Amino acid sequence: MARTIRIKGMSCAHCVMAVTKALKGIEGVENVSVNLEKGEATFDETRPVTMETLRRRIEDAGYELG
Ligand SMILES: [Cu+2]
Repeated sequence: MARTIRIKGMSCAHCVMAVTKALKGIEGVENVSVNLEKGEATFDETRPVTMETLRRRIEDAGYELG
């Protein structure tokens, strides 16, 4: 199922790459697409991923869930 989350703090292509990499590292997350202008990331959730897991990975990469 496709899922979209809001991400705060992205300002350039480097941020997009960092967020993409962080999300791709999560089991159950596939086909990550990050939209810099919208401050959003969309991915296919192939098995349940908790908000806490997403928050931790995003924060470890230096950004925040919005
Ligand atoms: Cu950046």
